[in-house]
Amino acid sequence: MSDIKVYPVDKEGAKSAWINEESYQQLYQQSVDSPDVFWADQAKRLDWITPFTKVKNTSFDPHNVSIRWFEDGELNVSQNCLDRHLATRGDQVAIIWEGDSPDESLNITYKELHEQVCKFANALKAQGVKKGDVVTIYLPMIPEAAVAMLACTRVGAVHSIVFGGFSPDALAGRIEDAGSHFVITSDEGLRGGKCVPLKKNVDLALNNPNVKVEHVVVIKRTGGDVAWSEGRDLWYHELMATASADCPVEVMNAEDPMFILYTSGSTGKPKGLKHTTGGYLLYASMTHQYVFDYKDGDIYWCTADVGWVTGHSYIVYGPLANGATTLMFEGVPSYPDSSRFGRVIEKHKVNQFYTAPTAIRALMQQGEDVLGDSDLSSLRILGSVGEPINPEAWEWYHRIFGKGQCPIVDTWWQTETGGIMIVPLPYATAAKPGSATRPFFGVQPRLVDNEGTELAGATEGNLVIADSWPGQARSIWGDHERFVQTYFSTFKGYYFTGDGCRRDGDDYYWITGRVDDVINVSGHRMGTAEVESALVAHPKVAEAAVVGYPHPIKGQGIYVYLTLQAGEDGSEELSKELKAWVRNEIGPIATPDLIQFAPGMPKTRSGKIMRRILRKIAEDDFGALGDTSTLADPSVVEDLISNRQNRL
Ligand code: 6R9
Repeated sequence: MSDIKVYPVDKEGAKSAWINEESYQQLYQQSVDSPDVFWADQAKRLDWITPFTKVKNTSFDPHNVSIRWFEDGELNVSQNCLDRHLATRGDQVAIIWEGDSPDESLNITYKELHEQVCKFANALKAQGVKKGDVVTIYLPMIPEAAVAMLACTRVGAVHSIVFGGFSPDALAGRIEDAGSHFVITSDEGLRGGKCVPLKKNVDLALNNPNVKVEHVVVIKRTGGDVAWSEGRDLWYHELMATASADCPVEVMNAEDPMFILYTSGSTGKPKGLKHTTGGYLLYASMTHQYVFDYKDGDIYWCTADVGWVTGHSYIVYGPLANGATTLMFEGVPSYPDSSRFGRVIEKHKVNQFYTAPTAIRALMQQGEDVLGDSDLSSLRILGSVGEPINPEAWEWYHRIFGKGQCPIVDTWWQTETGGIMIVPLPYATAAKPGSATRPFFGVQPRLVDNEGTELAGATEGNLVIADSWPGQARSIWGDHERFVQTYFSTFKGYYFTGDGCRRDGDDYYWITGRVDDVINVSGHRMGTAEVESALVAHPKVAEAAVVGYPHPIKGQGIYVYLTLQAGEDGSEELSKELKAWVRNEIGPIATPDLIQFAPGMPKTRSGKIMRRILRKIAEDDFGALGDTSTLADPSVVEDLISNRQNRL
């Protein structure tokens, strides 16, 4: 690996940066040697209603997993994101909204955002929403999504955002699991010129008898026709028209729940990760400032959706806690054409741009001039998130977006971590394309072998984190035991990330991908078990096994092996029908890429499917199948190989 290119730190830029090579070393050392001192100091960036006297009280012991930060402190998130900025930057733009159509955009100042949030908070209260209630948000990327999130935090309600691309069934499951009685949605969403029937999806979800929702607040986005359930459904604009703009904040304990966010795991239903108030906000705010070297007046754009954790931490909470100007984009990179990202950067003079490798690869495929004549000279820092970025895409991003001038921050983190964990701080760490490099303050990554023994030096293993950091999820909603099992039982004394990782001779971390049955499709986490259970629900399917395979744009694609019920035959038509079935059951992001009909699965004598073999065949790497002697019927492997769908 000696031919890896190193991009040294820009010394000129470092002079005015928040963090440089020296201060990184020094602060990092302090953060792990004296976490109480370090975090007490950092916590001054927030406004506390009641100051905390205790900083860190955490245990990763599987018999007693307990994570508490600033536990006797009190604060309010919306006050930190809005009220405290009013005196100094009330007229500054908080949110630049760029619509799906390039002709539509909007600037919302801190004063205006504050007013809308206060009104909506009052409207929620008037409908019976109380501190601790769970409010489900199922919205497109419109400013009201941020208003709804902040209004929840203002009244102490716990929001649970469900990505607008999820199906009615997936939505129903999340509403039920969270015990949520309130839903906020819009008539329709608009992406790439197409309408997404959000209200209709909510109506379908609420047909499920296990879902007990009192009120659905509907925001008018497109004006499309919607069905209406009198008494249950309420128009947002009608509530806002009469709501008072005076709404004192609810005083929240630092450890009160702030939001739930569902994510996929290797087994079972999606897990609702629980994040709490003080530690999360502190960590989101601090990482946003330092990772993007955010300075007053900068225009910052993260292209994620608020339905994912990246949208929570780096569109809404981190930036707004810092009094930043954050750009929110409703559309897609390819509409009206593939120069859109460039056009938006030029139009709003974006300084920091944060996107996903899958988007970069999709643009890269269109050629060097994909961004047209867009003026990108405002850009200063580029970010990447969601999956490993391959060095070719990194180099292209650096050259085409950054004109070779902008540091790239490859940010490794997870829904569970709340904020960025491993990253080259832009003016402190020399970059190596493809490496997330070094830990953020307070983060102690370790590599362990499969027995849990720590590995030293340059090596490869399972990525674990040795001690807590403030942004960490505290539990799984309603199932603490599952939280303990999933993250703290495999390797005792550590938080287990589920990722594999290599460490090089410079102590740089290189994430190699998931080591569990989670696949990462276009930066979206998908549990193979979820897709399998959707497939076996189809009457013609007897058995399904799902694995990931390398996909040039999505990173990983979804490869399905299917055994049909006796008497059924595989066909192109059935393949199409099954793809549509999964789309409908889970959502478009779960659509299988390849389906292989397989009369038999490779199973051990005890009946367990050997996924290792299925993965290898899907990777078109069947020369390295390894030991197949434990298979009940080794001949099925021959059939699987000769009918494989992915010939690379
Ligand atoms: C923020 C987010 C988390 C999983 C994670 C890992 C992968 C994210 C990455 C990365 C390599 C990066 N991942 N960022 N892998 N380099 N910079 O994406 O959260 O949706 O929970 O996914 O994504 O596998 O474990 P989430």
